[in-house]
This record gives sequence, structure tokens and C-alpha cells, in this order.
Amino acid sequence: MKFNTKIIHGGQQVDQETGAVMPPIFQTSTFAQTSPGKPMGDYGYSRTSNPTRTALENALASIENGNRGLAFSSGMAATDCLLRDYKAGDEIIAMDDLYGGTYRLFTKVYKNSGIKFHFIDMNDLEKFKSTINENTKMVWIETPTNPLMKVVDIEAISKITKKHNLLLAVDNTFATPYLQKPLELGADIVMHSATKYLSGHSDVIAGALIVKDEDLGKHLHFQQFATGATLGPMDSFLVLRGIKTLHLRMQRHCENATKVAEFLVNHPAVENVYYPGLKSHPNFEICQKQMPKGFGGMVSFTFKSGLKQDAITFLENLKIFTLAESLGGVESLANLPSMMSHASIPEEIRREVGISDDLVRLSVGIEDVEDLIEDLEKAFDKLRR
Ligand code: P1T
Repeated sequence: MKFNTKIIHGGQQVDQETGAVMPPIFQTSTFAQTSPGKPMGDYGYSRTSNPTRTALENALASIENGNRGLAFSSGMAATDCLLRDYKAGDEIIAMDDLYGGTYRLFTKVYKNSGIKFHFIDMNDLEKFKSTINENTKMVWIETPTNPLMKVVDIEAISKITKKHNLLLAVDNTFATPYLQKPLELGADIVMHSATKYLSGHSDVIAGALIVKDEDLGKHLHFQQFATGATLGPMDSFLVLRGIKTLHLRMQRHCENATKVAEFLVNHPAVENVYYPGLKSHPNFEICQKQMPKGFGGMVSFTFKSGLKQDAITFLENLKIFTLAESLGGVESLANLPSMMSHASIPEEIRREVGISDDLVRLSVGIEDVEDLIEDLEKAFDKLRR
């Protein structure tokens, strides 16, 4: 099955009892048993599994070319599920540019765990290799990264992780499987904030893990149901419904973001533009190799003035872009990472990584791009007044 067909049909079947084309929302916490320990069907208790969640989990596995998908109550819950396997003395190497909430989970929630986290730029493969030691257990990358759109060569990293017997987890939220398939490139685990492009309509908080290895899948399912941050049936339905148009939405996100990035590059008030589709991107060759269909809907930029107040004035004057956390929905959103999505990263670390106070991040939606550019243009005009 090709990808666009998988998006609609992968892992799906019509409801065997009623013929319903979409899976019913099995809004039930529990399932009847005929005798103690003998459920009437395949299901016992919805924390462990629920038919609507199963339909979504099968779709997730299919579109990422994995063997097992697991749906969580948020992206953070999915990441947290992975971290529970590590103990004091273990080390995890993570990309230096990360969603602020992931950084917060690693450095604050796991502060007293004794797990050591290294945050490095994984484009520096020598640095990466020299950070690995006998205590290293897992490698965590986002690509493209949030919010600086760094792109990491998953295949190159996976050759090294395989040699050292390390698990490689890739947060594929920004790219989605439409643009990038980490499991095909050697990653062991794909993670998603399914809140974003997978669901696509800014109406649900959800997370996902997808793996190829069946034993790892079974183990993670145990961790998932035993700790309990599973996705409810209604939210599973919403994510599944969203996935069915992922390919169409991503195509338009990519087209619109490319035009917005080009507009920003040519605007006199703009200093730097961060978009993997620009020839000026430091890893443009890897971007083309790894994301052959397009470069995503996320664009960040800074102001020539370098002033945070310019960024704030600009954001306050947008009319079609909504100033809000999150990304990946059909509607365009704008965000100031230093005060919003990445505010939980200490200021000195933000500066080191390059998240300046005037960095604006746009989630370019699927509206008419002329309207989006006009909206940006008018907000820039307010800076001159
Ligand atoms: O919000 P949640 O579903 O728990 O997902 C967390 C998460 C994980 N990974 C990436 C790359 C993300 O962007 C996020 C959530 N990000 C935002 C809310 C944001 O505005 O960047």
C-alpha cells in the first residue's frame, strides 16, 4: 500500500458488527466477562486497551511503517513513558534544541532520578561520539527542531547508536510521516505530539509512540497501561479522523510555509529566517535527502532590530495568525518561544542554543497564503509607526 492509501486505510477495517466505516467511539471504561478473567471479547478494561484506541494505534503503526503504535493522553506522557525505563547512573544524550516542555521534563521532573542528560548539537557527529560512554542508554532527537528548525541526519546518528547498542528515539512531530520516516532511517522509536499535525485541527491533546521491534512494543504497552496515561476513546477518534487528511494538509502547509519563508527572507525588518526549505539552511542537503516531499509548515525568524518589543508589537498586531501556544493545526498560529513554548528553559541556556528574545515562531496554516502574507506585512508595518 502506498502512503496516501495507508493514511486512509492503514490498519483499518469496517466495524465487523455494524459495517460502520469509521470505528465507533467505544465510550466505555470496562467490558463484561463471562467468567472471572474471561472477557466476552478482546477487551477487558479501557486503560489496558479500547477498540477506538486500537483503531488509532493500528493507523499510527501503519503510517510510520512500524509494528506497534501506542496512543497517550499527551506528547509529554508518551515521552515520560520512555524515560521510566532508566535508573540512576544511566545517561541520555538529547539534541540541544528541543520543545521547552521536553527540556523541562528531562531537567525538572527527572531532576532527582540520577539520570544524566547531555544536551548537544547532534549535527556535530564527533562531539556526539565523544559524549557516548558505557552508561549511555538512549539518544533523543527532534528533527526539525522546535523552534530553530535544525535538521539532524537520522541515518548517520542511527549508524552510531546501533554500533553502541543505544536506543534512538525521534520526535517526529514537526515533520510527520508524510515528510520523514525515522524508523526507515534506523530509529528504534518514533514519538509524536499527536496534538499537532496528526490530529491537525487544534481540538485534542494526544501523544504517540511507534516502534518496529515487537518485544519493545510489548514492553512499552505494559508501561503504558500500568502507568495509565492512555488516550480516551473520543480523543482517539479525533486523532484518527485528523490522520485521514494528513497528506493533503501537509502538502498545503509545505507550500504555504515555503512562500512565507521566502517573503520573510526578503523583508527589510527581518534578520534571520529558519526554515529547512531554504537553500541557506545549514543542512539543506540533509533536509532534501531526509524530507524529500517538502519541508514542513513551521518557520521561525528574528528581527533586524533584535528587539523583543518589536516581536511583541508584531505579534499583537496579527489578525489572521492567532497568538497561541501549539502548532500543526489548519489555522495559522504565532508564538514567542522565549515567553511561551520555551519559557521553561533557563534564559542562559536559551541564549546558548540561539533562542533569542525576538525569535518568532510561525505555524503556517492552510489558509490562502496571500492573506497570510498580507497579515504579516501589516503587522511589520506597525513597527514603523
Ligand atoms: O503538548 P503535548 O501533546 O504534550 O506535546 C509535547 C510536545 C512534544 N514534542 C514537540 C516537538 C512539541 O512541539 C510538543 C508540544 N509543543 C507545543 C505545545 C509548542 O507550542 O511548541
